[in-house]
Amino acid sequence: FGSAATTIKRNPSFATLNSDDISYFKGILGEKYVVQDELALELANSDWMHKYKGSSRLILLPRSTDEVSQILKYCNSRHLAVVPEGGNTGLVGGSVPVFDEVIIKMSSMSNIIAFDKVSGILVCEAGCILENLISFLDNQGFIMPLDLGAKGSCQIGGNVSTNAGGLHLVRYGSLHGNVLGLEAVLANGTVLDMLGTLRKDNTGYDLKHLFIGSEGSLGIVTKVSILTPPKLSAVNIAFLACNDYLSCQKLLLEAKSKLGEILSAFEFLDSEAMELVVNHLEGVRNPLSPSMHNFYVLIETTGSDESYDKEKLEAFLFRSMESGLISDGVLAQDSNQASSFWRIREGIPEALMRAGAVYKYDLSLPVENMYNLVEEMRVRLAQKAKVVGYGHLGDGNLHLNISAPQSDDMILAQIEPYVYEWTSKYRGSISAEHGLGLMKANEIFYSKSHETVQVMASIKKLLDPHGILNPYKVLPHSLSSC
Ligand code: FAD
Ligand code: 2HG
Ligand code: ZN
Repeated sequence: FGSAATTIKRNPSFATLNSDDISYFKGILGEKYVVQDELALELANSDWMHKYKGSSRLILLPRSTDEVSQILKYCNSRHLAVVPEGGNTGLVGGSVPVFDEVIIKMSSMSNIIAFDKVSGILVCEAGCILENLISFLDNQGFIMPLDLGAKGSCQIGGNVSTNAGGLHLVRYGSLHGNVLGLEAVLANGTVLDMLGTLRKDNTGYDLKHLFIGSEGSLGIVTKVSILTPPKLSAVNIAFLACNDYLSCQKLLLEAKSKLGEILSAFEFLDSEAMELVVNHLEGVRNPLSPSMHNFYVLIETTGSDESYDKEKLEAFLFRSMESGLISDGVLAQDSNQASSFWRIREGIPEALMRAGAVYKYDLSLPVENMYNLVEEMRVRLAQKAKVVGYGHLGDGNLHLNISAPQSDDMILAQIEPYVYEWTSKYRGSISAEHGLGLMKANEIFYSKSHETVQVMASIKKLLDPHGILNPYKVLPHSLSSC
């Protein structure tokens, strides 16, 4: 039910894979790394939500930048379209082929190249799984500046290519700030070595930013250098309840001003989201008195002084309780309880998947207006679907999810373009952190001006003149196929 996939046509200028191509790839990569196995293809052709499905007949598994370069050089000369695939956890249909594009899977490039303890700078290959990087750094006394529910599968190259936000952006900022350098391969095989490890470097245009968040449409990211913060000893997590959305907002303001330097996450979910995780995920329960609260907020603090931090957080919670901003709450007593709080928040996408069909919207909106959209959608959809609101409140990012027993065009027509128009009216973003992929390529104008999109198309044309890199994604189809 990915609406775009049903309406677009395969670009006829792309070649079709033949046996000479396969032989060529086997020559450069070796037999084992040229995959035509049915099961592997089925998995790689389908996205995490099982919503988008391509019909690629080939997966390539490069093990070095040079191999990526040789693959792309060849595909470019043959006009063979490709799709770069990381952990395939993307939520907008960006990581899977639309038609028969060759899948370039980055999972065999998973080496950690260097880690400098003094600067905290990590250099690694794009196929490193985020959770492996988190574990590696943990042993060194450091953390990754990003964390997300998909950490067990997603890769740093995919994170960079989507400019993933995640659960700690409120503290450590976006990958545009934390990625210090990267190496990328252009469509014609040219390797761009921008793998700097400097905090400051104002020598001309900072081209690495073009690859952060461009979803594999401008080049394949092969290596990344990233600034990692030291691991601090005191991490505290509180799971709180608020009666209404206004209280959540006020609590955010209070948390920013009273917890300031130690605040490391501020996430929220509504009672519909809580109901879903409790009903669909094994072993998950509401730590507060069930069915009494309308909103839940998860606050995490990270600092270097256990007693000072705890005192600060407890004083904040006490004041918030006294002033009525929070109606109930619990502070995690150990790491198991802390993980169980995170499981509630991180488990929402999985619970939604189990509940049936889901329509996902990932919006940046002014915090004060954000939840009005959820309420309006409930009125619009009445009994036809469940409307769920949650997300990274600290970053002004709402995840509006609409859950229905099965996909239904009538429901979709009630949601789109209404949600996009609403977002545009508030000058919000129709993709806060997941990207545009296939799902929203044609909707880009809701968040970007025509002039801006034209410049994007010119950059695409310059770097990928035949349009072989992740076609049909990111840019509107009217511009990307010309
Ligand atoms: P993929 O899904 O494989 O690819 C994503 C895009 O990047 C595609 O367009 C692909 O072509 C491109 N790409 C991948 N690797 C490369 C490369 N090396 N070079 C060039 N292009 C490449 N996102 C958030 O921002 N915040 C969250 O909190 C968050 N939570 C999630 C929780 C769950 C349970 C799930 C399933 C997804 C979540 N996501 C979140 C969405 C997703 O964007 C991220 O999981 C992640 O950044 C995608 O990484 P990946 O390796 O799986 O990339
Ligand atoms: C999250 O924050 C992810 O949990 C996924 O970004 C959001 O599924 C979604 O809508
Ligand atoms: Zn998110």
